[in-house]
Amino acid sequence: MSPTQQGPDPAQSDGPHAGVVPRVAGRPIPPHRLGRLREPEHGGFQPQVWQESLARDGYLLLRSVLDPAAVRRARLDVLEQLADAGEIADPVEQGIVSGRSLRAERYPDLGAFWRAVCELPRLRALSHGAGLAGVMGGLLGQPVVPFDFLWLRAITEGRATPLHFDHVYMNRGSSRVCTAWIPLGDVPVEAGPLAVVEGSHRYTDLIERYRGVDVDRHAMPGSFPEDALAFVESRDTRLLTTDFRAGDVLVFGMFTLHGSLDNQWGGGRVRLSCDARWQPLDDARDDRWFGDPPAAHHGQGYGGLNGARPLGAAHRDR
Ligand SMILES: O=C(O)CCC(=O)C(=O)O
Repeated sequence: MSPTQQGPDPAQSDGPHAGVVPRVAGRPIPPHRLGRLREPEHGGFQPQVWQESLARDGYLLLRSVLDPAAVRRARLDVLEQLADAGEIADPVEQGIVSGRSLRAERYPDLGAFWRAVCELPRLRALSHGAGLAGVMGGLLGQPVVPFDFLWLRAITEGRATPLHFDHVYMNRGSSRVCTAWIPLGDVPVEAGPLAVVEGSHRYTDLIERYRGVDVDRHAMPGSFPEDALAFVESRDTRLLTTDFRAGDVLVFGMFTLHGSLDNQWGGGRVRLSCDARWQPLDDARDDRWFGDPPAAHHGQGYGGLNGARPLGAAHRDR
């Protein structure tokens, strides 16, 4: 695939923050290392087109596939929980961190708190509801089931998610798991959205090296040692992202390398998103991610997730 196939780079966006140079690990991304995710050619329910796009690109960008108003309501529900933990300032809908946290004293069981946030009904209606079930069923071409576990992310200013394949975190069941990354609200490039490495789903050398690696059994980090910018430079490729809007979903497979850009939204605004995983209903299941509650890594449940830590205390990893 030609590295210039997918249009101008997001740094050239003429949005309200067009002057913000996208960064990874604090380093500005040169324009030739950044491109836009391919835009869908057709709207509506197009399972065959979706399947072809996913196979060709390693990802599938779906615009306005969820109800934007429902996404904004779910975002507000999450922010209200964080505000209740003292972490989000008024007015809550702006999503500005307060710089303090009462989470640990108000909610001594941090895992239970984070589970309750991840199980907010209006959030679940998006990540596990009929709308996404229809999309994922169409894409996978058969009845599907979502993982019970939901990865909710509140990324504060200056932070990012490092580069990784999802495979190493969830490969004990189906080999046909897909991630649906759901921005909770508009997530423009300066907010540090998810970015995929162009063409990485065809990096057979890396895919074979990581296939079967299990972060829990092999006690190894899932994320790559180098940051996403260093990686795309070493492979002479690009990071692809876009200005996401409420209602968009980005779907990708377990061997598409991805991470996020730095959140440079400014003013202390937090970037919210969640990742839901879906697979064929009848395939084997990775039992870490199913159950009530799911055991997750080393039986830690939601308490093992970075998001369970008070906002601002999270380290630079998944
Ligand atoms: O939202 C993010 O920062 C990262 C999400 C991610 O890595 C994933 O969906 O696997």
